[in-house]
Parts: sequence; structure tokens; C-alpha cells
Amino acid sequence: MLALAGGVGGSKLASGLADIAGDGLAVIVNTADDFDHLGLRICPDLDTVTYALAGIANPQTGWGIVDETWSCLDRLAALGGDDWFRLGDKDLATHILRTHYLRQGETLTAVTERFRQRLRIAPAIFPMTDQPVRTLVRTAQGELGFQHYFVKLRCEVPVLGFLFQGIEAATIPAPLEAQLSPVLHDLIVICPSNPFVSVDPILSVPHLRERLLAMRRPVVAVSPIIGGAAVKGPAAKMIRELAMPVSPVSIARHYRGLIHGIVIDEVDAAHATEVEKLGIHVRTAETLMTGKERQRKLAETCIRFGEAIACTLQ
Ligand code: FO1
Repeated sequence: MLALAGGVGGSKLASGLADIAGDGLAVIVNTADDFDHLGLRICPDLDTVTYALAGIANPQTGWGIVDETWSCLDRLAALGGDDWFRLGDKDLATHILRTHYLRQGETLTAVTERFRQRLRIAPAIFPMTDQPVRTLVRTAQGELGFQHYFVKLRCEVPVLGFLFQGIEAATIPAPLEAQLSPVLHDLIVICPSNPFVSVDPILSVPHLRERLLAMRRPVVAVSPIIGGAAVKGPAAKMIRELAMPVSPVSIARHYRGLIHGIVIDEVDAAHATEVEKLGIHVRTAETLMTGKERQRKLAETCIRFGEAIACTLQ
């Protein structure tokens, strides 16, 4: 099973899928949120997914490590350093070591694999590319770096669109390339991550979307929009600012041509007919993942849904 994931929502479903599939799961993670901060390479989505799969994620924020302390950040602020991006003491170890290995010439794929092994995580975790790709948010104030927009400006500036700087030169890392095979994976799940800034960068890596389609396996997305709002993050606000209706119909339209089915929340059941008119199968479920049990249940729903779709693809 292959999963495409960005931040917190994606990491939760990835955890549920991992509970069922173990090392049969491979997660492809967005790296366009990555940035260099205080001399360190920060890869928020890779870390969010890694910490979730390792069972050490901070349950309050969804990002960072559980039982975090902030001594370093406090000292940094006392010395006049930037503290708008909150790097916890434990989390810092990841950034320091990753930056060290990258400077020694290792690829991000190799460093991610090192951490996966040390943390005894069963599923494979792949950055979408080893080349630097950076999301720029187009606004009336100009183009803003993603973390500047997301954390520093708290997504308050209206968005006009997005650019993935460096995407043309990005390539699929060889270990990920080897995974894009129907022999290894019978289902592709697009996790309930932000479609514009978490999933689109992955799908924009040259040839990746085509390689997924060529697998001819069921592709199932989970809507990150529930009852006209996003569970976390700015997805709903972005959809509104891009002049689309805030409903799972917009998510289905966005992924049209790639997905065969979409899981929408029970509260959105009234939208099912409109989605089906797009030629996309619909399954309704409880998609709010409050707790391990619900993560697993939603993962099971995706798997069963994929199996039902597979019968129609023969
Ligand atoms: N998100 C915040 O809203 N504020 C932060 O200070 C913050 C720090 C941070 C540090 C490490 C890390 O891995 C993630 C962090 N995030 C923070 C989350 C991150 O900005 C977003 O979750 C993703 O980039 C969006 O998917």
C-alpha cells in the first residue's frame, strides 16, 4: 500500500494504515514545506509523519515530539534570536543530525531511512524528492515562503495561488522509484492532507503522477474538508480564497483524473451524488481521527473501499 501524505492529518491516517499494513506500507511525503532556519534544514512534514509512525508525536499540536521542552528556544530568544518557528529541545536533535548528514553529502532519502531504522518504524518513508523544492504562496503582498505564511503570518494573508520553486529539476529518488510498482502495492491512498500545499507538490514532481496512474491500482483520497471546515490548517480558507465551494466536491474535482474514489465524512453525505456525477466513487465514514481507534477504522474503510474499486478496474 502506498500513501501520499503531508502534515498532521496525513500522518494520522498513515498511522492507521501502518497499524494494519506494517512494512507493507510506504509513505511518500511532501518536502515543499522544508526550509532552512537558523542554519538547520527543517523538514516539517517528514518529521510529522516520522514522529507519528514512531508513536512519539505531540498529541496536542500534531507536529513535534510529545513531552517537549523549550529551553533552547527560550535561550535563543533571550539572545535576540528568531523564535517565531518553535523548535523544541527534542525536535532540535532531528534537525541538527539531519543537517549534519546532509552536509556530509547524504541524500534526504538516506537520512530519512536512517531515522526510520533508529526509531524502529515498520513502514517505509520516502521524501517525494531529494532536490530542494520550496512552496511559495502567491499573495497581494508578493510571494511568501510557506513557513513565513503558515507560522509567522498564521495564514492570515489571502492566497492567490502557489508556486513550487525548483519542481522542474526535481527527480524521483531511486528507492522511491522502485516502489512505484503494482507488484508491491495494491492500493494508493491520498491522505486527508492539504490538497494545494501538501499533496500537489508530491503530484507535481515530474513523472510521479503518471507513474502512479501507470500502476493501474485503485487510488482513494480522503477529504480533509468536513462539514465546510478543515480539521486543522488552512485548507478551507484556501479553497474559499481560490473561489471554490468549501466541500468535498472541490476536493474530488481537484483530484479528478487521478482518483477512483473518495472517502467523505458522514456529515457531508448530501454531497455524494454531486461527486459521483464526476465519475468518482464515494464512501461515507467518520473521518475525524480523534484517537488511534478512529485512525485504524478510517484506514480499514480506505482498504475495503480500494478492494471494492479494484473489482471494477479488472
Ligand atoms: N507549526 C506552527 O504552527 N508553529 C510552529 O512554531 C511550528 C514549528 C514546527 C517545528 C517543527 C516541525 O516539524 C513543525 C512545526 N510546525 C509548526 C508545523 C509545520 O509548520 C506545519 O505542520 C507544516 O509545515 C504544514 O504541513
